[in-house]
Amino acid sequence: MEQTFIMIKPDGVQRGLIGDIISRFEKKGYYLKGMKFMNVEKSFAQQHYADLSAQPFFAKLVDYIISGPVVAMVWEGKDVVLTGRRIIGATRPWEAAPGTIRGDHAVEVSRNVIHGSDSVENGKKEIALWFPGGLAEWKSNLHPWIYE
Ligand code: DAT
Ligand code: MG
Repeated sequence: MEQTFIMIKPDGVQRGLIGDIISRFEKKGYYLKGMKFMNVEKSFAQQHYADLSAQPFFAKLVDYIISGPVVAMVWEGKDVVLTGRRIIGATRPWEAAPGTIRGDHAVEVSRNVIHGSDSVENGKKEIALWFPGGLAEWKSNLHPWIYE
């Protein structure tokens, strides 16, 4: 099944949103396959956001990501990349619909609480970067009640 990389950014951690965010993915019917609470090094943050290195906000973005611990996670399920992005909401929180994580919990694009992979391919890259040791293997007993 499809997997995505989800990261609760330092503002989400500081603001006590970890439980709310995990709960949304859990209740939807996705499976947690990896989770780490960690501080990231500057060079690692730069690698994670390498595609944005030419953007004027890149340095600020990296400083924000390393400003406190983050929760790095892998979630698995049907269409989890695209649906995960819908659960998260638009990049710019003022464009994020109410009911989404950013719509409910964020104001500024530079403090938008959470990261989610934007494609299956990038998800694979990000999972390999953040979880080089592999993922937890398990299957929920609820699987047949969530998936046909
Ligand atoms: P997303 O996180 O929705 O995938 P993105 O990949 O385009 O968005 O950008 C990565 C992060 O960079 C985004 O979550 C917040 C930050 N960012 C994007 N545009 C920005 C801007 N104009 N000013 C400051 N930060 C920005
Ligand atoms: Mg992105």
